Amino acid sequence: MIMQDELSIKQATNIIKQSKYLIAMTGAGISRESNVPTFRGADGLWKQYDAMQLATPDAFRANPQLVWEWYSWRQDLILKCSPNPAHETLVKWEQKGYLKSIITQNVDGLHRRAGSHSLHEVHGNLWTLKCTSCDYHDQLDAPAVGVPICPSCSNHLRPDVVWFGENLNQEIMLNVYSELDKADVCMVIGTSALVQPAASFPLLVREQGGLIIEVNIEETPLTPLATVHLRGKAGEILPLLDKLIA
Ligand code: BJW
Ligand code: ZN
Repeated sequence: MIMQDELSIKQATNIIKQSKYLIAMTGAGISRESNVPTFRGADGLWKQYDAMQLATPDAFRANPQLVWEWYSWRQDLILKCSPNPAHETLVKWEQKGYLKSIITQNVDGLHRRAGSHSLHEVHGNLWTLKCTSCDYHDQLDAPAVGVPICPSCSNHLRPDVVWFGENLNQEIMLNVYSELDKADVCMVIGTSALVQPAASFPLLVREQGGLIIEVNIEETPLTPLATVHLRGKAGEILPLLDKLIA
């Protein structure tokens, strides 16, 4: 590790130790080392698949079979993945009281599988289904087969995730804004910080005088605004911080 990195790691360790209300915001990058593909970047899902044909309400209306095929494939893939040391470190920090909550854009459910409790899934969850017409919801524990049908009204069920052009769940957002309001440090881990409104969450913490620690293998639009930017893999950096905090 080069000197600059050592300094940043030390600085981040001190910020975490001195924090009064530390929260984490995570994106697809935290699950990369669990072998879950990210969306953007060279081997991201959007290189291979068209977001507008798969992750919008119009796309689902036009071709529910195609959209479900893609989601079933991802469910199958994620079922074979396990949480990695980055997810596990956040669990440990919650148990020790350092970390107050996680705001995740991920729909893979790996934070919960790792054992995190105070969790806000702002883009929904791949394992929950909701009806396109009535209030029916259901939980899956295996990949969906075909296009699931609502037992209550016979319309199509869809994954309970947030697609482009859709608003985020109001109740979840109220809880998220309450967490952001209380936070004095926001660790932003593995997100390209390109998708709104999530990309602005850390900025709200900063606007009220809070600090941002970014963990990412690349620079993002958030990097210049971060107090500390730790460049590297989340699954290596978080356990290292944990060792230094102890
Ligand atoms: C590592 C690593 C390692 C890798 N360690 N790091 C024009 C038309 C319509 C809408 C818009 C528009 N212009 C703007 C909008 C708004 C839109 C938006 O922001 N678009 C931008 C892309 C331009 N937002 C929305 O539509 C949102 N809703 C909304 O705004 O409602 C109001 C509204 C209504 C009507 C019209 C307009 C607005 C909803 C956004 C929903 C996003 N949904 C998805 C899919 C979820 C379901 C599913 O998974 O199938 O959410 S898209 C996808 O992006 C997914 C993610 O949660 C989200 C963010 O991605 P994330 O997590 O940042 O991943 P990546 O891949 O981008 O980045 C990974 C990062 O990890 C990289 O930086 C790597 O370097 C790093 N990394 N390995 C550490 N080992
Ligand atoms: Zn229904």
